[in-house]
Amino acid sequence: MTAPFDLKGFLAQEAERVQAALERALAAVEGTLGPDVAEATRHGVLSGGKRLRPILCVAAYRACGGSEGDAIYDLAASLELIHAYSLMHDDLPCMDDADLRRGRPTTHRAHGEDVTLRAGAALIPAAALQAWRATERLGCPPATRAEVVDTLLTASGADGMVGGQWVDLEAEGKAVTPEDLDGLHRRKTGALLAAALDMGTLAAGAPPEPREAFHRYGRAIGLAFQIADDILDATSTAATLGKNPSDNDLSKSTYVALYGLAEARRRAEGQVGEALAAVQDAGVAAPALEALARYVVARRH
Ligand code: GRG
Repeated sequence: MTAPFDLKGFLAQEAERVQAALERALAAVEGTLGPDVAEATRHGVLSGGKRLRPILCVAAYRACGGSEGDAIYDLAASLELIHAYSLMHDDLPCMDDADLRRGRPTTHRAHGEDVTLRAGAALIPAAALQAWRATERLGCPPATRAEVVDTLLTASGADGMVGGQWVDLEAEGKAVTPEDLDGLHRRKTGALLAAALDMGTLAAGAPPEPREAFHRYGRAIGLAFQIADDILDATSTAATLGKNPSDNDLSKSTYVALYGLAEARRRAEGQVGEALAAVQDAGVAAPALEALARYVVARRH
């Protein structure tokens, strides 16, 4: 009998390696930022978090036979740099005006709004460079290097995260259709999660079938992740989640508001089922990705 997958140990070990890669990434750019922006950047990037996007990227890479050490974490860190900037800017007064993130004061509350704006903006090209240089260390061919960076930036941009955020802000206080809500979250949250899988499989030089299957996995957990986020937002506290304000405070449309708790849970589980089926379709052993798909909806924060 095979031993059950040790998700807790896996997440702790992977988060440590991601943290080390992020420390390397920041050391490479800090000299150009100036002390105040560098401090704000460290606050936004190194203040914990689940590190889910980089962990997914490395897991997909390994499932497809990738065997490099630090360089794949350096590539994965590029996703976290984008994620960190998006949270720093999302919390600003012109967007969510948030006080608390990851159980700590938000970056602008600790370091000021103008400095946080600059720190976040500097992280966008830093992430692209980070991905470009990491793919060289991974020994990827030029076309793959270009595709990896293209994937990261497309997912981060107007047709991905930034566009989804824009639609989300415009939808505050308005009723949205189920299709609109799916579309918004596929862009705002799902695009970067799916890119994590795509970047991992591309870096491993995987053939089209597993790449396509893991892409489907990424899309499914992207939606599952957001539905779970809405459920947590409706059922948990700021102290447990480590963040405020809630979606309700912001008059956001959520899966819970649209479908009710029970149906939202059923939909999240349905997406996890699709992700697990995609792993089977990939035709490679991926116990970490199976465990991560379940974790996306079972997590407490
Ligand atoms: C100017 C319109 C415009 C956009 C700028 C701010 C921004 C770009 C995008 C925001 C995108 C955003 C806030 C997406 C939310 C994604 C999400 C569910 C975040 C929470 O992710 P977790 O739970 O966080 O992985 P941790 O803390 O664990 O890293």
